[in-house]
Amino acid sequence: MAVVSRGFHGRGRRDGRLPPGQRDIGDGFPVLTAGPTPHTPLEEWDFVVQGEVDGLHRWTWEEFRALPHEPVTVDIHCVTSWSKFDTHWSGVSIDTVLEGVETAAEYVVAFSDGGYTTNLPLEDLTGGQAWVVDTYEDEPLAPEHGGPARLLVPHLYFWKSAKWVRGLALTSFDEPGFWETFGYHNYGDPWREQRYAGD
Ligand SMILES: Nc1nc2c(c(=O)[nH]1)N[C@H]1C(S)=C(S)[C@@H](COP(=O)(O)O)O[C@H]1N2
Ligand SMILES: [Mo]
Repeated sequence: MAVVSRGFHGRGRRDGRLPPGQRDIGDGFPVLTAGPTPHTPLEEWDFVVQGEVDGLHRWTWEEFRALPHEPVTVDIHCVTSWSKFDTHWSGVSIDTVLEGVETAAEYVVAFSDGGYTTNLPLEDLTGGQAWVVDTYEDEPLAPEHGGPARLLVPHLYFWKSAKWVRGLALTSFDEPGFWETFGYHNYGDPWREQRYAGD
């Protein structure tokens, strides 16, 4: 006879977790892609760390899958104003990816199949804040959501979480990515509502 179940979806848990101007989309998970969904065969897939580093660091799909993975449960916030609570992923921490990489770079451009790019300060990718994820809700990450693997940087607006990510280019200067050159905010902190350049 219970009509409203509070428990898991109850309000209390989510208090303080919705950034300004955002709404909870619940079970929905919109697909937001500028352009077609790329389908790179796994035999051709690799992940690289390049740019101002001590040398090219590269993992094939098999090598990437063999890196230590960890479960991640986070809230995500899209600049188009939907937020989604308690999303479950599994992936490789960027700390793991950057182990053994020598660099003096302070910025990163993440790049993807299809040409999408997004820029971030390197310090926003380290310290357990970002992952390359290949699993969503215990299933292989679906192509429309960025499979086989996407970046996940939940503390910034979701456009920073590049789908179909293939690598990180480390640089000493900050180079705007795809949406950033189209007027979106360079940094994109949802808690400071940094949606557009100048916010
Ligand atoms: N390669 C690529 N990554 C991308 C995008 C894109 O168009 N191409 N869109 C971004 C935007 S604006 C958002 S909100 C999220 C959407 O992810 P979703 O489609 O899994 O919801 O992906 C981000 N990553
Ligand atoms: Mo977005």
